[in-house]
Amino acid sequence: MTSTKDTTFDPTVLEGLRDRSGESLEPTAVGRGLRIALVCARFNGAITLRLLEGALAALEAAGVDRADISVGWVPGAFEIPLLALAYADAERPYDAVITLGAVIRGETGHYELVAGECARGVQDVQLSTRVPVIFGVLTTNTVEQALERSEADETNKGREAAESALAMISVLEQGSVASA
Ligand code: INI
Repeated sequence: MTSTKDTTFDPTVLEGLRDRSGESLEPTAVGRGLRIALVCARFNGAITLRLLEGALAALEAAGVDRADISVGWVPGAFEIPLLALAYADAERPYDAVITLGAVIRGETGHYELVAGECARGVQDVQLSTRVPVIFGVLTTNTVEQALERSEADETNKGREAAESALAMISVLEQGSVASA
């Protein structure tokens, strides 16, 4: 997550598009009955805790039951993919895994390696397991940027990551892509 900017559209535009395709798979934000895992890095913990707060608040607001949420801590962003994989291919897999971390360029000479391997690993896990694994890992130049992206408001990237998890779960359950 290098940028806070997203040029989006008003969801009502979809209404005008629906009758121009055979189906339209659109995200919903219903959390009841879903099991969600969060993998959180302890490195830069003052930031990742704020991301976790944002994610938990969003899951709660969407109706995810507390008993259906597991929070797992790893040392740093580099370790995130392995625990994400363990959640995604557990005997009773989670519906989505949300990964939360903060890799700050100013603090490390191996920023590219840590951030890049984390992102690659997260993508590998979701593509190999078909479980949505959301990349809620901040990659910023400064601590100030990371603090800004983890404010306790609607711009919190942990909150956005939770919303992305619900969106992906719902889209993958619809129409021609739904598994039997
Ligand atoms: N881990 C992070 O999550 N963020 C960082 O900014 C970071 N820096 O700066 O190095 C970092 N390093 C630790 C790394 O993720 C591993 O935990 C460590 O290398 C042990 O494998």
